[in-house]
Amino acid sequence: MMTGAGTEKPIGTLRVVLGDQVSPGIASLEDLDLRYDVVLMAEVMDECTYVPHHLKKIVLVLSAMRHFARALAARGVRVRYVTLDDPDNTGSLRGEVRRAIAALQPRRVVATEPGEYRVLQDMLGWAEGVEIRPDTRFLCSIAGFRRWAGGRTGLRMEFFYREMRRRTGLLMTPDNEPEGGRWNFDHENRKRLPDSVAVPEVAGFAPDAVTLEVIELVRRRFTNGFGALDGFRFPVTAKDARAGLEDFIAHRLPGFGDWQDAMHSGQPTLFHAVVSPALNIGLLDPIAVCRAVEAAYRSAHVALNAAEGFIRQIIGWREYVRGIYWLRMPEYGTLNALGATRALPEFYWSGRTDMACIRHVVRQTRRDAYAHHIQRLMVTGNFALLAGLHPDAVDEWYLSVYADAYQWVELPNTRGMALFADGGVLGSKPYAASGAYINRMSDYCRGCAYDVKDATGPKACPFNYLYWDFIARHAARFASNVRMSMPLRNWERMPADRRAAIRARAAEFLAAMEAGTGGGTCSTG
Ligand code: FAD
Ligand code: DLZ
Ligand code: SF4
Repeated sequence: MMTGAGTEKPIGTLRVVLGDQVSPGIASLEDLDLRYDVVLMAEVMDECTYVPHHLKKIVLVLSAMRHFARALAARGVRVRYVTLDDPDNTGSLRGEVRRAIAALQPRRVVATEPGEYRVLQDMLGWAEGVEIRPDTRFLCSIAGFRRWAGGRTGLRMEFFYREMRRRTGLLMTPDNEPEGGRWNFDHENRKRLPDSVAVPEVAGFAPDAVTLEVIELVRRRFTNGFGALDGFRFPVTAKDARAGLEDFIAHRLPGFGDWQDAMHSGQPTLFHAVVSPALNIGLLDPIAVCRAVEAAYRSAHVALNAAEGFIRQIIGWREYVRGIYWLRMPEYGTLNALGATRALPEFYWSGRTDMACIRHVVRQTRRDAYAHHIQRLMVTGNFALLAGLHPDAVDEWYLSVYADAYQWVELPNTRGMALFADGGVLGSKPYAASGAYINRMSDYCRGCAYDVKDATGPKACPFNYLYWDFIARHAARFASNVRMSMPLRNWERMPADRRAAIRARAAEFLAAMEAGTGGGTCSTG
């Protein structure tokens, strides 16, 4: 399907735009010549199935692509848009680029670097001399990160973040000092949510005719897909994404700092922005997002700990994990420093588990294609770490189930931050925690079949004995890590019979989990 001004003219440049590149300023469109150039966008089965994506993620990407193509065509751009149902669709990006080249005979092909190593390898083979431009939507280029990393022994996010603050001037004083005299207000951002605090709802966007058509397409073509298709409310245009951001800044940003780490069974989004699905496909510009948040602080709408906490996630963590990904791929995707081998239990997909925390997070994930950071890190991620689940399986799960998942951001967060499979590139110690942490930061334990205060009895919380078992299993590795000295000491000081009981409970649980006969799998079906 060709849309836009006349299709009969000779073609200058074929400009390829991927599903997560729906930004008007994307590098491949920079020098677009309306007279001669054609933009290629293709819905392809390969990209819809390389992992079992949540159905809402497929809708998000395809609908945003269709809206973006229409907006380009309205500007007079010639767009070659291939739908998933096109009978000639080859099913792959490479196939569609080659088909377009054969049909249009362009003088050259231009693309923007993709978000996944897998796609970059493919892109290099699309056509002879394909020009791949840096993705300028990120504040730090891949080459810039490599320069920053070069010669450093440790690549801690905090130092990268400070440099990004200086470079952007965000939350800096005229003397180039951090606003408030400190770089980081994290220790003020760890409050449990009291029952009395009302959480504002996230603005949702009712599907328009284009999205409804895509929902029907996805319903028809992905019959056994993961997750609920009903209730799709993500923004699919830049205009709606900006409205979603404004809603966050007005209503939830004031509470973002204080309750950043809190979890609640009745409040899936709490004070989080829920901007990552739009941000990662290019409907929002990261620096514009941060400037809007900074303006909210400067106008005294929000406190510094909220603004700083949020901006750090975007110019710090988001840019940093992308830098690590491209610095260390492809070997980063194979790392397994802790030698984890277990298969992913079925309850990661179904939510059928007696562990209330995991049940809540998985069910929410199935319904919304969203979970906030602490749910991802300290519930499903923490369990995977403690239970020794294989990083490949865990990676595939995270890449599948969230609407914001692309490997550049998913992989370092999963393999590095959650699983410590990179041996400490991203974090100086594993984010391992017992049930006490989950109990402190959530209300999940109130409705759980297990007892969060118990580590050895028949109803003991699995996170408790799995935590100590994890410490014991990896004691030799962590002996030289000062940040692990306290749990190691506590483990060694425990009476021998208690240590034996804990390890026996853990072994029993893990064996039952692997056999599918228990180990957290729901006893009530
Ligand atoms: P908020 O909490 O409101 O934060 C605002 C923004 O900051 C986010 O939208 C995101 O762009 C950025 N951000 C926050 N934390 C991180 C981080 N650790 N890394 C990168 N950016 C961050 N994020 C993804 O975008 N895609 C993923 O596939 C993804 N996978 C993850 C897997 C695991 C195991 C973990 C622990 C985290 C993962 N994250 C991922 C990071 C984080 O959980 C999400 O960015 C966040 O939950 C998105 O929700 P939000 O927009 O409400 O975020
Ligand atoms: C995620 C996704 C999906 C589901 N479908 C498409 C598609 O049909 N066409 C397309 O160009 N891109 C799609 N994407 C996004 C790509 O997977 C993404 O561009 C790569 O993973 C690189 O980040
Ligand atoms: Fe999760 Fe343990 Fe609390 Fe149950 S008791 S919700 S398993 S932390």
